[in-house]
Amino acid sequence: MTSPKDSIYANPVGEVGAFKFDETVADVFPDMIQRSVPGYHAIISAIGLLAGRFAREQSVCYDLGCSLGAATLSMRHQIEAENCRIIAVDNSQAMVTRCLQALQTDRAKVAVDVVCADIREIEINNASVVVLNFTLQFIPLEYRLSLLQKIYRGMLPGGILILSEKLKFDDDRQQELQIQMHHAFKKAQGYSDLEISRKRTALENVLIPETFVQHQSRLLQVGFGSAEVWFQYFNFASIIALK
Ligand code: GEK
Repeated sequence: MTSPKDSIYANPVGEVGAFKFDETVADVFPDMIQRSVPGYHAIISAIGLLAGRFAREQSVCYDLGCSLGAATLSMRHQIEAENCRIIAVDNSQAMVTRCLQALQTDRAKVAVDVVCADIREIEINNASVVVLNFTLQFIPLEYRLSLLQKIYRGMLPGGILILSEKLKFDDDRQQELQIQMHHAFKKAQGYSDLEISRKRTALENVLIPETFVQHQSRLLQVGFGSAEVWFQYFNFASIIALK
């Protein structure tokens, strides 16, 4: 997916408001996410490969917080199981509208339903694959356990949850280093110090990272048999949890 360049935080004037997934963000989203999340494309491709392996006949694959549907499209091109469908959910109407447009130009045959809803309010049933690709970090902490319990209950035995998140670290030096390296990554992608700093302010109290151990303990607590990191690039990681 190509998109206009993200320069939302390039303007030095005015106060920085809290980050929102509105039209302005949706318009530049593909550019924004690939220049902000180290390893984003690698994770998207791997989600397709994992869905190809785990999607079961007559089951559902969920893409929760689908944005423009990058993970949905990747899964759609790899799933071979008969009568398997994808449900892609996002609560930003701006994202959902553009996700539907992207799907219209895609010819793969797996059926996709795009739903504009809060992922805390939808039902999850008969799931062989569930993707939370950089979405849980935007769910307030107090809802994370119940959301994962619902996901676990709605999954088939042998199913996979792919959970990608920005991580934090208990060790102060590690935390500082990983944040600095992420900022170095963003600078190398063409963001200025001003843009990096204004985006950081906008995301404060909106994107709440946790440590890998916090994620892993919660996943095991809700019942997953195992939860391990399969990919990490600085403070961005993706976890596979197996039911
Ligand atoms: C990708 N997965 O390209 N219910 C539904 N959607 C939500 C909620 C909620 N409660 N909260 C946030 N979102 C995508 C990238 S972006 C990650 C995911 C990022 C949605 C929000 O509207 C946004 O589209 C998405 O979660 C997070 O693979 O921007 O860093």
